[in-house]
Amino acid sequence: MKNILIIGSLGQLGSEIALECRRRYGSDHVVLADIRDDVNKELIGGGPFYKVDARDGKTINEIVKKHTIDTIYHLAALLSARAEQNPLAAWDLNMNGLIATLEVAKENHCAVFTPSSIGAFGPTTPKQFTPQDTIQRPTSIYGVTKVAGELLCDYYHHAYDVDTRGVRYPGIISNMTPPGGGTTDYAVEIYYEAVRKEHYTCFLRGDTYLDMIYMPDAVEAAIQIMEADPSRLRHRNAFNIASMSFCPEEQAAYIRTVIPGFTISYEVDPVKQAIADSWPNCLEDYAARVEWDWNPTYNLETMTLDMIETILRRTP
Ligand code: AKB
Repeated sequence: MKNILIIGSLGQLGSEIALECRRRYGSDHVVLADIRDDVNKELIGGGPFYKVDARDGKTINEIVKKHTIDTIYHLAALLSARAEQNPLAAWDLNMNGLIATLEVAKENHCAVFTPSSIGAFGPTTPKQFTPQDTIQRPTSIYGVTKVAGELLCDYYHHAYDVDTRGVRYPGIISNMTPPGGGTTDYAVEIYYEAVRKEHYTCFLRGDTYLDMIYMPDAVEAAIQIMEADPSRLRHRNAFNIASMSFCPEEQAAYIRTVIPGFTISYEVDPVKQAIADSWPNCLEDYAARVEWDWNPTYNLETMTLDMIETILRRTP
């Protein structure tokens, strides 16, 4: 049985990986950590939780030893739009948080999952069917930390034999914990506003194509790659994963099939638009499919139905 530590366990991705890991491996085998402790008490309730800063390697080391942790999901990071407002804070959390985890993993022989992102690519990367191994010259500070993180994880694998693995996530769409500070957040907000107001004002242009993924597939990717047979992995940090690619106009059209009165307007945020324009339109994910059987289940239609149904069910 694995003993897992999830750092950043109350965030958009962390809260859902935490739930699924606790379901699969048992609550006592899944230790949660986050810099906040003010939300999701239900989730925390079932097993150990620590309030800890991701950069605090000393405390993380103590937690790892106390719970004989063998696998760490390191999910604490500032996302792209927020990072651009405070580049030094983004560098500090995204890099010093990761290196603290890698040092603990080196000392305690833990495997490490760290998400990279479509943000690890830049304007000189091929935009359509972006290959696994290609040009990575991002222009956002978030992207710079993601490329550096990929290289750092590869380094700890080569130099110290740490079992580091990761995926390049598209924008993640979910309905349990809201995202915060991302360029792709519009694709989540649009569903809530569609149900509440039948209207959404989008901060990206209507024709901006980006890769997206629905949360159940995003969670499955993280757990599946950590369970994968290492002898099959030619890549590690980090695998392209693709699921669906669409622009706001297309997403609005699918929403209208369920909510016919839905309308969308645009007030473009120049910083977020510049970030989105520097990212690929759609990734090619052959390596993930061949090396660890990546095979997502949702598309734009099935995700839209599920999101709207879930939000309606929860709306009083
Ligand atoms: C963001 O928009 O910053 C994130 C990402 C694509 O990494 N959702």
